[in-house]
Amino acid sequence: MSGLLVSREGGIMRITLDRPEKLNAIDGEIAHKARIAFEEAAIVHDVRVVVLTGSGRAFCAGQDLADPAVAPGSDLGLTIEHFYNPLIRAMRALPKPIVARVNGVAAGAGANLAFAADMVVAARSASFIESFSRIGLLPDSGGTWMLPRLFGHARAIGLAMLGERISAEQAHAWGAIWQVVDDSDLDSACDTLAETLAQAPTRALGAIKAAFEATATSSFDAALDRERELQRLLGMTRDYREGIEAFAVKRKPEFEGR
Ligand code: LHQ
Repeated sequence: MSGLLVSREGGIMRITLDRPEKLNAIDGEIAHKARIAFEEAAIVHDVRVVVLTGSGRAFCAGQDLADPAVAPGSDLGLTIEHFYNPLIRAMRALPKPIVARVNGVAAGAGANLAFAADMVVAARSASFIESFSRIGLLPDSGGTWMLPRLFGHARAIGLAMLGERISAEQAHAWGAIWQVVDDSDLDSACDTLAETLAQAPTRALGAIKAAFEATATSSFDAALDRERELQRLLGMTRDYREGIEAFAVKRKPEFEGR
């Protein structure tokens, strides 16, 4: 598929933004294809984790600024409504974990694609740029919602207003990403994490993700109620049965994601 590679191996789906000559800048078509891939990941039981990454030296440079659809004076809201928001919604709604393997610069919507993942593993040479304000825009792709939560208000608004590049190490030191590793260790770190997540009790991970998401707009009391309902469902799963049985006989559980 032009601009996007999708592959599956075991329980792991890999989605690779693949336009290295443009630092994997995306347009509506690529965003649409990525959304379809995430929607497929949602319905195919055997997929238990998705790894999102980029080809070449970059993760993603955001929207392709040479695309006529985003020429000055055009309706950027249409592009966002038709392509970006559906992609980000598909990622956040996916009841399975997403790992962003950030292999290089992640700018604009590219940075926010990474932040929309559940766990971000970045190479030490990678960086993040909320570059929107440099071209007169505001962070989209969920940035205005995610940045204050990941970085705290003071840092988020600084990043958004200044559009300055921060290193992967800085993002990690600020608690916004899961892990930063030497470039040579990126593959092994991501493979280990993806394999661990692929063997985890998928329905529990999906419930964790949904419950965290929902707390953004709910009271503490509502969170307690939600935890009760989700735990009620998880208590009926095969994976919970397996977890309890394995614990009782001191063996490693073998979760099936059911
Ligand atoms: C690019 C791009 C790019 C095209 C590098 N487009 N070619 C959504 C929808 C609706 C409305 C608008 O907004 C959005 C969301 C957004 O994402 S808006 C933000 C869009 N992204 C940016 O503003 C980032 C633009 N890129 C950069 O600032 C730099 O390229 C970074 C800092 C990412 C990397 O810098 P360098 O490592 O110095 O690489 P470079 O600038 O030399 O880029 C390499 C090539 O990639 C170059 O092409 P060339 O033919 O000269 O080799 C760039 O033109 C091309 N490229 N980003 N977004």
